[in-house]
Parts: sequence; C-alpha cells; structure tokens
Amino acid sequence: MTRIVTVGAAQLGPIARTESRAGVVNRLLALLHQAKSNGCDLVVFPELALTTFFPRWYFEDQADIDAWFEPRMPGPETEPLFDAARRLGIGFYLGYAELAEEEGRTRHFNTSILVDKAGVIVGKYRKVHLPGHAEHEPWRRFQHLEKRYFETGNLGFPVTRAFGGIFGMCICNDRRWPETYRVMGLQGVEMVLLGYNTPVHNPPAPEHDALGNFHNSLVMQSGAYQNGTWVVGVAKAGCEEGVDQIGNTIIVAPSGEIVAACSTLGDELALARCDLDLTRSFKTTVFDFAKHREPQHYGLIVARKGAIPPP
Ligand code: CDV
Repeated sequence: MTRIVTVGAAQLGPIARTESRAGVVNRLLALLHQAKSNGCDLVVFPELALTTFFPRWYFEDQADIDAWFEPRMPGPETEPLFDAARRLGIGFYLGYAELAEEEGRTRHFNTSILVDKAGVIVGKYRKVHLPGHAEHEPWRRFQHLEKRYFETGNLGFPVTRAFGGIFGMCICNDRRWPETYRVMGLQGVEMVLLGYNTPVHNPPAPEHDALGNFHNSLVMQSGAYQNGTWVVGVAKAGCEEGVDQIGNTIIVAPSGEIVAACSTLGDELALARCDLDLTRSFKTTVFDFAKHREPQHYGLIVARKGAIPPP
C-alpha cells in the first residue's frame, strides 16, 4: 500500500505591521479551505506567520516586543484555525513567536507546531539556528534582531509520527545547516516541514543578494537527497514594510527534485501528492546510514559551539 500525503505549501505575501492577527488568520483560513478542496491532508504555513517579520525593527520596551508573541496556542485569534482543521479534517504546520513560562521565567522562542487532522498539536519545534544580531546596528537599512528577541530552541530536532509517516520540522535559517536534516535523517524522517522569511538583501554580505533563490533551492534539495526525505519549504514573500523577501516556495522529493513551486510573491498554494514510500529507495541504498555511514572514521567530534579543528 502506498503512503500518499497530499501537501499544500501555503506561501504568504507580505503582512503589514498594522495587520491584525484576526486579519492574517482569515488569509490562512482561505488557503486552508483552498487546500482542502484540492485534496490536501496537510498545509504548511511560513515562519512567524501571524504577524509582520518584527525582528526587522529595534524595540527597547519589553512590552513592545512581547506584543508580537503568543502566550497561548491556540489563543483567541488562532482558535479558528484549529476549529477549521478539525471540521475539514486537514492538518497544518504553523510558525509563530512563542511566549512560554518555563523554569520559573518567561521565555521567548521562534516556534513551529504540527497540528493533526483532529486539530491536536502533535509536534513542537523551537528554532535552533537564530540568524542576525543581538544589538541595534543602525548602519543597516533594516535590522535582523532574532538573536535579541529569541532564545535558542531547547527541543532539539525531534520527529513525530503523524499522517502515516515520520515528520520533522525546522525554521528558516535552520535549512542552511546540514546538521538540521541529518539529525532528523538519523531518526528516519520522511518529510521535513519548514517556513521562512528571507530578505533578498543580506546587509553583511550584499554580494550574496543575487543568489538568494539559488541558495534556497540548493540547501533544501541537498538536504532532501542526502537524507532520503521530502522537504516542504514555504516563504513569506514579497515587499513587506519596504523589505523585499524571496518567494521560491518549493516541495522537494527524496530524489532532490523540485516537484511543485509557487510562481508569485503573494498568497499562493503549491500542491504535491507525496509518496512517503519514495524515501525507501534512498534510505535503503545509497543513504542506508546503518550500512554506509562511517562516523567512527570522521576523525572529529565537535560538540562545542564554534569549535575549530586543530590545523
Ligand atoms: N528568518 C531567517 O532565519 N532568515 C535568514 C536570513 C537572515 C539569512 C535565512 O536564513 O533565510
């Protein structure tokens, strides 16, 4: 029996700074309904999908920062998404800014959840590779203050059994790191879901600007192939508050081939019928980790952040 999961990659166009959560949720609901009428089992929304990409601004007042975060999931504005998932029988991945009370303090994470067809949260991930900077850098045309507003995720890269397969999640910058896919690959992941907000312009390295879409596809296609997994990467695209963000939302097969893509920079759904059993042909041959991977011969175990091997 084949294991087909029909996936909708639900790209969003820009979200204005003044746009309410309720307004954004209505856009998400429209995409969810469109996905359902196209036979989808699962819809993937972008990173920080409920608001504009707020780390582009420097805020001094903690209350101004916390206003972008969700203290509860679902909360009053997001409950309609969970209700619709339950009613329609469709799952979703959602990225949002999470305010958590843990270890006796308030914590801030860049988070994603996986919700099943019963509207139940079955997986949670907190972004590990936070890009950008922690201090205000006025020379930049726009800020990227993820290192100021979020803590590093503390859940690792777990996988979840759902939708008849093994699912993993990551968020935006995580997709550029081979460890992200490999840690999930070693747990047998069959589909990696991820959302992103990627400005076209990279202030510290403007010479990379023309390569944004190329690098986006490159990392997801190689992550998919090298781990024999599907990868679904979904953008918040277009010109948001004066900052151009790439689109290039794609669904990648375990072969590394792109099987569906968005063609605009607005709200758009890309669809694919994904056979989870296609992963077998890679996981049991060229990337049979148990048979061919040789970690004991790699000669280096780097456990410390930034550790550099001796010359
Ligand atoms: N939101 C992100 O993580 N964006 C980064 C940018 C800053 C390079 C990305 O990797 O796309």
